[in-house]
Amino acid sequence: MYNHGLVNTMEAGDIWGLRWKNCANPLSHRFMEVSTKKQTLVILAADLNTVDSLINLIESVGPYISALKTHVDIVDEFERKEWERVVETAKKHDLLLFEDRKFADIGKISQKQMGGIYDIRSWADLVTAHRISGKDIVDGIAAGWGDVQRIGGIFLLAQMSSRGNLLTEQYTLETIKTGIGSPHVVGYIGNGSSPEEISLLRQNVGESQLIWTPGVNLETSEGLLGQRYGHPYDAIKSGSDGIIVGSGIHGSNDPVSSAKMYAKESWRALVEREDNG
Ligand code: 5BU
Repeated sequence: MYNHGLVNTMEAGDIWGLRWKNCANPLSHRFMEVSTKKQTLVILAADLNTVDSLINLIESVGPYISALKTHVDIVDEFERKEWERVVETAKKHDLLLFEDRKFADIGKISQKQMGGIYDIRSWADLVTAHRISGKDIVDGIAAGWGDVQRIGGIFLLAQMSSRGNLLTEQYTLETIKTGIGSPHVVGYIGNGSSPEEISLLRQNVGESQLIWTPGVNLETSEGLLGQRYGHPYDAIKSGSDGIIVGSGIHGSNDPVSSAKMYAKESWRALVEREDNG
């Protein structure tokens, strides 16, 4: 097992503290357990467009990441059967499958969109959703999993990392109001480029749900087409529980070394976080 040497043996409950005690959804505990075992809070944003390249990437960085975030609709010539190879590879590495679908339609259409060509309901453990259309989107997505006798979890977009987004503070609060106490909402997406925004989000969310943050990169502050970046250590230290990293890993010349660096920074921040009591 990979070990940075920062902590020798530690149980998830010790390191995650209040989050471990207070999170209600079992999927959050699964994430915290895998993260602790591998000592990484990295969710890989695997934004590649072929099944083979995805599998190669997961096989190489799998030991240093704790969940796999996909955009299934960017895969060329998608075939459901081929996709199963990605699913199996992720499972082999103990990774939760997180489809960043950003559902936004009314509840009953979101339920249908969980099926269709990509059949997200049958393989994803987690999905993202906007709150914009109304709070019934949560029940619609849950009903989608119900249609195939599965249970999954939702991350509501409370903030975004992109420049000029329209998710105001008031919108963030309404989103939390929808998610708090919901058995289907595992957590929220926060803006990883801003420690201040993450701290505020954490204050409002409390301890009973996770926050995962995209917009994280060790090297740049500006990304392509309006993406903004912050440092992985700062994101975790200010209250995020998982850093979503895409090009910082898959765009690197040496994805394995990069994944290890992100893992190390994220784990170090968790160990040093003050709220682990
Ligand atoms: P990057 O290459 O690390 O910038 O990729 C970021 C990923 O996170 C990419 O898959 C986006 O779709 C995703 N993302 C984001 O960047 N910002 C957001 O606010 C949300 C998702 Br929500």
